[in-house]
Amino acid sequence: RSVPPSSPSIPCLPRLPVVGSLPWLGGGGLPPHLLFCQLAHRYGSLFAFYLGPHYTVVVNNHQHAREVLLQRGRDFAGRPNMVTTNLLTRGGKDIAFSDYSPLWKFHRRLVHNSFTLFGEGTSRLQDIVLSSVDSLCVELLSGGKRGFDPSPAVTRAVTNIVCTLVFSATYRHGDAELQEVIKYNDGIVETIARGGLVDIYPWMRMFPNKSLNKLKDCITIRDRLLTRKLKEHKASQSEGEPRDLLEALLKGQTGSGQGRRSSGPEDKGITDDHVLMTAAEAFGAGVETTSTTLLWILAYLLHHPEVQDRVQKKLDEHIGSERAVRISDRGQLTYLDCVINEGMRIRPVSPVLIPHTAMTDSRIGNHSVSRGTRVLINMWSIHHDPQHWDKPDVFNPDRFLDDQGQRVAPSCFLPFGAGPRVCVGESLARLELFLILSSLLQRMSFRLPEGASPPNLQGRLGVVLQPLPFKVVVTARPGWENRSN
Ligand code: HEM
Ligand code: PLO
Repeated sequence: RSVPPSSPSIPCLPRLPVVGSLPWLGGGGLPPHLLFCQLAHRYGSLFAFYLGPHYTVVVNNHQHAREVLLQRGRDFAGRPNMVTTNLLTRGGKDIAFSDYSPLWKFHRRLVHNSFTLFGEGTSRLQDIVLSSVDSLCVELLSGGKRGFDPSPAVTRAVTNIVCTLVFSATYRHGDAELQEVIKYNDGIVETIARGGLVDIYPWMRMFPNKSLNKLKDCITIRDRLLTRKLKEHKASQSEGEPRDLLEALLKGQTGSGQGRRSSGPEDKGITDDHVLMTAAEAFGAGVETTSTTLLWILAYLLHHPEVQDRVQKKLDEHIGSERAVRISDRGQLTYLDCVINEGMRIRPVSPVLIPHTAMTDSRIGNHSVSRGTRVLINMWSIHHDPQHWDKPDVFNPDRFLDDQGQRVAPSCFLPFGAGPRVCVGESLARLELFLILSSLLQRMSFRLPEGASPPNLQGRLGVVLQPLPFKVVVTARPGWENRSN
């Protein structure tokens, strides 16, 4: 008898010519992260299917995810080519959707360094966030005792922070340019998630498609605005430390030929297109993820007033009402960090990570995986795995504390991904989440409107997993009743 194969194949859904496994992926209209959980029960935590012609592996447990992202992160650091994201990024001149290449590596490092420049430890970022939080507080507190949807105010505040970081603009409430940014971003968010079939069969681009047209219109508006900003920046470049991301990228352009081996005729370094696409992406990623995470946490606080009370007690103990919270207070406010982590665990904004592709033949567990394979990491399954989380569906920030009350970092908690493709905005996002939430909870309490039922926690999957709209009543906390900020 023959020797058993050393590399068993990954359990695979049935497939038909052309459509691949699509007929088996209907799943009764379930969003992909839940559908994959269901399929994992049937096929095992590692399974495969054909998305049209594309062989795709789905990872549902954290050991395999750590292999793909960390241990063999280089092997799996590629990205597939997709119609919608190609439109969005002028053929991959960004960070998130661009395939692995020496230029991408250089570009990513440049962006990363620019973020660190504004990052933890620098007071500028803190000042930017805090001034935006002040306006957010005024806006929320003026919402009155009637229930209102906090989402527009939160999105506006976060958009404002990102505008300052990217091109040094700060907007007043109702500013037309800010409204324009929010509007085109909403349009992209709405349409890109419907890319659907278009991304499976590139030739579908030939057919009329309303969503695709709307996406194109929004991209045109976005590019017009950013091109104008770029022109202004070029005309007024300052010496010394860059004042924002756009300037940091422009300065980096000149050095972009260095430190890399030449890789052919298209090796032109960081072009203006790259600068534009990076700015656009910092926007999209910076706004959608942070505001959505904040809204999820607010929704859970409405379900768990005792958690809100406990955070506020800590804030009163360590900060009081005489001064604003600072990033240096983070060490004292461990419980708030746990609340933030628990929010990102139970409702990851990105329940399935951006697809990775294998750049070489490699393996996952004892299975070999050939070059070109697409890999989907289902963070939802990993964050809800009952083998690793006690009662995974319960919101319980204490799970991030050990017996001594110290923070713990479970290995199956990866809200920002890991490895070569880890989120470049992680430290920025953490800083924003901490400063915004602590400032809000220091100054006000969030409650349900009289007679309202608590927010629906099911969520709706667009480009990120968002909570359905909900209403809050905001009351000023003692000491903040009559202050304008
Ligand atoms: C990638 C999460 C905020 C920029 C990612 C990925 C995740 C993630 C899961 C994909 C990792 C992968 O494909 O393996 C989050 C969360 C955030 C957040 C939970 C906030 C709560 C931000 C911010 C920025 C940002 C504020 C920038 C301003 C990016 C970029 C990538 C990325 C550029 C692509 C990295 C690459 O492909 O190399 N993020 N993110 N993110 N994120 Fe974030
Ligand atoms: C959001 C809409 C913007 O107009 C464009 C954009 C750029 C980067 C994307 C972001 C969108 C959605 C969230 C993404 C981010 C890159 C990393 C982040 C996908 C589409 C996550 C959570 O992985």
